[in-house]
Amino acid sequence: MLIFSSSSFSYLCGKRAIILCSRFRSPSPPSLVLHSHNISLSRINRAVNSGAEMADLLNTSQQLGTEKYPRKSEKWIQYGTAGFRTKAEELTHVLYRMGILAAFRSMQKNAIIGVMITASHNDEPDNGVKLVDPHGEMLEASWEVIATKLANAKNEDLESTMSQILEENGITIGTNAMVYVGRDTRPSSPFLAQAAIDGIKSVQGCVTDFGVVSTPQLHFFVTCQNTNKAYGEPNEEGYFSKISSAFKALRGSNYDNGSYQHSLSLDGANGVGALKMKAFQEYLGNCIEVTIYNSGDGKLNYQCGADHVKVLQKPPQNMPLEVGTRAASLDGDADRLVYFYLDTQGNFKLLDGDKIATLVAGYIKKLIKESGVNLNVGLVQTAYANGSSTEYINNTLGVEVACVPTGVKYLHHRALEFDVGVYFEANGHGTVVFSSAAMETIKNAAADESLPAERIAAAKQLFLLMDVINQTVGDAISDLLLVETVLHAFGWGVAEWDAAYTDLPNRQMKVSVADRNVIQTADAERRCTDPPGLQSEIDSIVAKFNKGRSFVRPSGTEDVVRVYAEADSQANADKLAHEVALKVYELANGVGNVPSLPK
Ligand code: 16G
Ligand code: MG
Repeated sequence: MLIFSSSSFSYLCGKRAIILCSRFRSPSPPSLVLHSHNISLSRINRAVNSGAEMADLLNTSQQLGTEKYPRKSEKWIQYGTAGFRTKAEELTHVLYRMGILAAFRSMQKNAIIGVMITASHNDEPDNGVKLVDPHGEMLEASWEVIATKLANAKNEDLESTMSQILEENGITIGTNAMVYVGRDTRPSSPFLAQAAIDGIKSVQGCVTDFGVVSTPQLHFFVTCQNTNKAYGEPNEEGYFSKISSAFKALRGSNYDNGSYQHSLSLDGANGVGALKMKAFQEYLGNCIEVTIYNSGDGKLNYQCGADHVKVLQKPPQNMPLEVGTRAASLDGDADRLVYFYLDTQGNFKLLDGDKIATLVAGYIKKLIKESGVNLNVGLVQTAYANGSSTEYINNTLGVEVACVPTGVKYLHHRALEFDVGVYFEANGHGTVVFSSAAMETIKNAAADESLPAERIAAAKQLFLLMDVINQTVGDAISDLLLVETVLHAFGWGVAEWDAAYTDLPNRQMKVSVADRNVIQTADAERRCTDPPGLQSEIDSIVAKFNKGRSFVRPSGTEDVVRVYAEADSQANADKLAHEVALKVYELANGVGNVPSLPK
């Protein structure tokens, strides 16, 4: 667990920050005032002393919202697993309002809150926004409900809705508020960021605009500042140097080791990850050679990126792939990572989040054993984890495994229950979290000269590993360096890594239905409780397939029901997925084309 210090607020307006603040009362939209020097928040955010002043402020905020960022349609929008996500043009009022909400949350928590503008792996015309809570974690569930309420308020009800939120949560305007804003590379992101900034300022919040950053970088910055910099410096320099120094120290002077070679190909999804990896190379020097493809000249996520590679199980476009070459793919906001290669027969082989999780958990377990510290390691997965991976974790790694519903917040929170919690979704999103006690234990063992040299050495490696890992959230670039560290330490090439276990062939399908919320699930989404009868139908279909497993769940990011199936052969996994998809279509009011057998 990361240490959070509420005294950190004195550090709010750090030297490198681009700070945007203003306090306005006029009905016309104010222009932004840029202050590049340190600002005392208490001078800017004078307390709102009377009810009348508060009403005046909220009314002005409503006017700006109505004039510049009005809600233009009655369409309902919901804060889902990864915040709000839809067509960019439907998001302007949402961004303005999320700016306001982030400032309120900051006032309530007396800590920095993050606003990240991204639609991750979605197509370029989409966009989205999610709020980052003080420890760098996803927004608390009860505030997701508040966010949905504010986003859907009628233009004329904005003031009363804000007022209600303040009252119900005991927030006083004028309490210091600071929001960190970051955005991905989408063309719509600068405008949406401006809407958020205007929203924050309309209720007297201060803003640090980090410009184009990856989602995990923003989480890192928020955590650094809120831990009074105990977690690192809240800027790119701090991020790059913390991770790269630890990585270089672990690598030592032998860049290759056994079958491990220090070069790989990276698909940057034409997104922010490509930009940041390029910048990272300056810090990494020549201890690892990363050749970046889809580095930003093409369309974001188009025929490339981690989601494309994982779902279609094929390489990205524009990337030459030779037999045995280790390759990896990031998603559009660089919080997902998958690896892949061509085997000696030229077959495409995917190493997804499950393979990353097992590799990393195995290595950490080994180091814990060698250092002699008494810490438990747990691994958290979702229903999407390949059955072979779960079997391998139970039978070979001997690590406790937990299954939770889809969505980073569920995995992250469950992982915090272990001394060392490794969590990964099969789609490549994941990280490792160390409890404060575990960090302390490792630090002490690394410095304990009374211990045998091998134990100290293992503890030192663990200690450095903690700095390679971005513990705040899944971070594709930090995860890539983590994987490279483990492969280097084991002396493994990609094929040796892949040989740990063989994935069961699997297939994912989407079914369009009239209302996806008619699908209700339980047992970490592994069983469907509604509509009645669907689960027993799934059970009878699954029973026909050797090693068959299938589940259905409503998507949190798209208006579809998702179907997952695995079986002993690809043809059977396809057939199983198709039969289950047909049942969903039949029993859950399918619309549009009847699902067809995957090709
Ligand atoms: C979001 C989630 C991701 C999840 C995916 C599922 C976060 C930050 N991201 O991208 O964890 O795997 O949604 O999408 O929580 P789905 O509900 O459409 O299948
Ligand atoms: Mg993403």
